Amino acid sequence: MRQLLIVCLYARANERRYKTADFNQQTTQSMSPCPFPRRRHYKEPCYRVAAVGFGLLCILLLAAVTVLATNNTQLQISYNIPNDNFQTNYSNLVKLIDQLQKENAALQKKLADLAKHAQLGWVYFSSSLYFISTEKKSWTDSRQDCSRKGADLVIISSREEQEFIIKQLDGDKAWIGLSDRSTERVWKWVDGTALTTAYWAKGEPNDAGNEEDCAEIWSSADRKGWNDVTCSRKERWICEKLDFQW
Ligand code: MAN
Ligand code: CA
Repeated sequence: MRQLLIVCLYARANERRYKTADFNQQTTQSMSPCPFPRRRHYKEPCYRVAAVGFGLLCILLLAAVTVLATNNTQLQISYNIPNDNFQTNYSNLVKLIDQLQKENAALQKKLADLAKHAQLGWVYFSSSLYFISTEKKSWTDSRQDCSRKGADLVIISSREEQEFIIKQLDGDKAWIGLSDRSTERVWKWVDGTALTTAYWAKGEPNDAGNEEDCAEIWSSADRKGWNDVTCSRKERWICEKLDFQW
């Protein structure tokens, strides 16, 4: 009896396998070595219902995906949203960060440069740096000192610059980068340009003793402006570094 039961179990299992492979049910029944009648509530219909359900679900999902994809495309078209919006924003951000880092580095360098100049006594005004000496030298030696400092004697090109220098000198006088040594009465700046707007003090230039070819600036309350004086005289001097841009 126990052996027969095992035979039957195998036989039923085989029948199910044949069925899956789409064999004829009658054939498998007649071939079966099992003498017991087959149970009526065979599970076949459950699989079929599940398969049909799964199929329907797939069709539904496919329809939903198609509808959503169509809507998305229409949204992109109507709002003109580029497909690669995220990628574009990201690469723009990377470029911006790179540019800001470069600007920051350049600004740090400028700041360090300005701090170094300030420590040595330079003063910033309207894109230029100014150095007013405490020592006194001839006009030529003064110019040489400016040159050693990477500058030249000051060129005064506006009323504001003139007032700024007068304020810095605080009553004293100093050489400026102006002379008529090449041609008498033809005043030229150290960069070779001709004098256009002048701020001579009253009665100057007078070429006193026919030997005054270099210009100095006076800043005292009663005598303000430029004066021509002998180039060999020892005076304080003013250097200027042009175009110190931020
Ligand atoms: C006076 C004026 C000037 C002149 C100086 C020279 O101040 O005559 O014009 O340059 O003396 O010391
Ligand atoms: Ca003079």
